[in-house]
Amino acid sequence: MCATAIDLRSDTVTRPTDAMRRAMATAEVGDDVYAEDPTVARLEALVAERAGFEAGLFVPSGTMGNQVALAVHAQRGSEVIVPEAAHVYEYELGAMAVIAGLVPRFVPAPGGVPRPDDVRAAVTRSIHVAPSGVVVLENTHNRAGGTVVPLDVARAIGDIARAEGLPYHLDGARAWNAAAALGVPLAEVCAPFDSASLCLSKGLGAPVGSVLVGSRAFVGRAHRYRKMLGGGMRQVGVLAAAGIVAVETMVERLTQDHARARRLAEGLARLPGVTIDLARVQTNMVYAHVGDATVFSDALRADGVLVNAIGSASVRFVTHADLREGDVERALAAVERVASALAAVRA
Ligand code: TLP
Repeated sequence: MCATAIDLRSDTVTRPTDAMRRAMATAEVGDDVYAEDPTVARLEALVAERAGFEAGLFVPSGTMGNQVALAVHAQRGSEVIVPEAAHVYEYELGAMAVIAGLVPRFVPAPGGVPRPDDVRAAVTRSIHVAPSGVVVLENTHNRAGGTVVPLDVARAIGDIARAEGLPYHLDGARAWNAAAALGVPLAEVCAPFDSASLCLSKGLGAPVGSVLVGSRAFVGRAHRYRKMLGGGMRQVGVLAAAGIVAVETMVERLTQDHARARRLAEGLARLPGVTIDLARVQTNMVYAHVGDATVFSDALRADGVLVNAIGSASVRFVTHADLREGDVERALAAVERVASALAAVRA
């Protein structure tokens, strides 16, 4: 990859800002396994407060945040009611089965949005079937295109979970993007849930980490699972310091990522051989149907633009804080060259 490549594979590729690096260099630290790191405590309290929960737990990744939450919420042998293609199953390597002994029960989620009636229907009651253990929602929904789950749907599913006595977890890796797209505070997006895993290392640009938020009792139990999974880190205030800067300075700018994704999508939609569902471009992601995804992404890489192939026929473009002015236009020009060259080969 050349140094000037435009990296649109994910919003995880961002590097820490100068302010983050300064905060990391001067962070006050302690041993966080003894709960003695003041910077971690400050980050956990800050995110819990922004999300509207009692407490938070700093974890190394969104995957650990989700898996710890499932392990706390659901009994071994029970089912995780989950929207189709949700990250917590699709991209977490079967961790729910390996770690917590759980199995997924999918509900259809067109555009990433499950119908509350389908969630109700997915709750199991028969003695012959594994019991339901926890309900999960993903907002924004990555695989559906970074789509936003409307608040009334999230609340309606929450009402069903509560009526059924089931805990309700949010995979909020990009909940800040959902809040920005909806024009509401993060706490409103998180309000229907018993817990949420919120990533600092996606749109907010921190180098590492997520915060799992919930009630004090929930976080107390989550603390034990984090330790069990090897997530008990020591003087980790050096990372939490970057997370604090991320939360304090990188939220407002998410709307810029969304505007850039929209501009990119509208440009891509005009190119030959590229198909996009513009209605699904709601935040910082653009999924495009391009024919052979590997051929397309390899050709694009050779032209200095990095994207991820998703399945055999689609690629994903993700906008983020490290893009420079003009990168969207430069990426569009490269895609146009690649799309025209591939169309000429096919002709
Ligand atoms: N997603 C990554 C890849 O794993 C696909 C990406 O580049 O988008 N929940 C959601 C909705 C996510 O998109 C991700 C990361 C996670 C959880 C996991 O976060 P990490 O990578 O910190 O474990």
